[in-house]
Amino acid sequence: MREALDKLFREAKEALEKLAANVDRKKLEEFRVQMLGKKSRFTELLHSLGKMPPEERREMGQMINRARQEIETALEARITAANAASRQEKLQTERIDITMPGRQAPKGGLHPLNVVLADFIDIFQSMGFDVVDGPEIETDYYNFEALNVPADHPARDMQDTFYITDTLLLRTQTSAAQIRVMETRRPPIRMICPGRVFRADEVDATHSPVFHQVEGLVVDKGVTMCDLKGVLEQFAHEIYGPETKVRFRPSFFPFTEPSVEVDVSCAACGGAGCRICKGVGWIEILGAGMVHPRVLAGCGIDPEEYAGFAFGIGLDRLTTTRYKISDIRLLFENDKRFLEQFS
Ligand code: 2NM
Repeated sequence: MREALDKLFREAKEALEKLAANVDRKKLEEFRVQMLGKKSRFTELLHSLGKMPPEERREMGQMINRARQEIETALEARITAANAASRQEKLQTERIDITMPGRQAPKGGLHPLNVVLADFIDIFQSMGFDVVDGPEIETDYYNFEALNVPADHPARDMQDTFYITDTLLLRTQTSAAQIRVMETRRPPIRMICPGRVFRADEVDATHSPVFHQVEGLVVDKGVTMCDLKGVLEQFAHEIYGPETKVRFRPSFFPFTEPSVEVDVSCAACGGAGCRICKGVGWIEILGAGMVHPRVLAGCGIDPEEYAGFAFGIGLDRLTTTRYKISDIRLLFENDKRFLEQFS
C-alpha cells in the first residue's frame, strides 16, 4: 500500500513536471481529472483503506491526503501560471494604441449653389424681405396669364416650356409663387422667391434645362424705381464689393413696365474694360422693372393705390463666375469629386 502510494505520488509529480512547460489549460484540466478525480488512482487508494488494519488506516489515510494535497497545490500553481501567461499573450496581441488618430468622419458641405443662395438670403433678409417657396409644377395661369404674358408670346411655345398637360407645366420662372403671395397678402409685401426653374433649352456649357432663380418683389404705396435701384445697389455692394456701380439699361418684359436690364461695373477691371467683361467694363447680372399695373390688378391690388418693383437673378451664372466653374453642367451632375471641393 505504502509503495503504491509512493509510486503514484512520484508518477504524479513527474507528470506535473512534464506539464510545467506546457501552459495549455485544457491539458492541465485533463490532468486534474485523471489524477485527482472520482475515478483516479488517489481515490482508488483511499477506497482501499478499508481493507487495512485499523491502526495503519489512520496514518495511511493522512499520507494519501497529504500527497494528494501537494499534487493539487502544485496543479493550482500551474493553472495560475497558465492563466497569467494567456492573459499576457492577450495583452500583447490585442494591445490598443491609444495614441493612434481617430477615424475621420466624412464631412459634408453645402452645394456651391446653396452657398451663394445663403448669401442672397442673408442680404435680402437684412433688408426686410421674406423668403417664400412655391410649387415647381404650375398652371399656365400662374406661370403666364397672371404675369401678363400673352397667349401668342413665344415663351409659351412648347419649344420653350415643358408642358405636363395642356394647362400644367414646369414653372419657367419663380414669379408664379409671387403671384400667389400677391393674391393672398395685402401690401406692404417684401419677398424673395428662390427656386428651380425649367426651360426647354439645349444643354451646353452655359445652358441647362433646369436652373436656379431668385426673384424679388416689393409692393407698397409710393414705391418707385429709385427704391429698386437702392435695393439692387445694396445687393451689388454686398456681393461684389462697395465700389461696385450699378446701371440700368432699358429692356422689355411683359410683367414689368418700365423694364430694365441691370449691369454692375466689372469687378476684375473696375470698369476699364478687360477680357472678363469683353472690354465693355460692365457685366449684366439681372432683369427688373416696375410691376405692370395689369399684374397688380389681376391679383386684386389697386395699381392706383400701390406700386411695386420686381427683379429676377439667375443663381447659376453667379455661382459659376464666383467659383470659376467652367461648365454649368457641373452644378447638376452631383459628381462627388466636384462637390468635395466645396466642403
Ligand atoms: C424678372 C425680370 C423682371 C418679376 C416680376 C414678378 C412679378 F411677379 F411681380 F410680376 N416677379 N419677378 C421679374 C421682373 C422677373 O426676371 C428676369
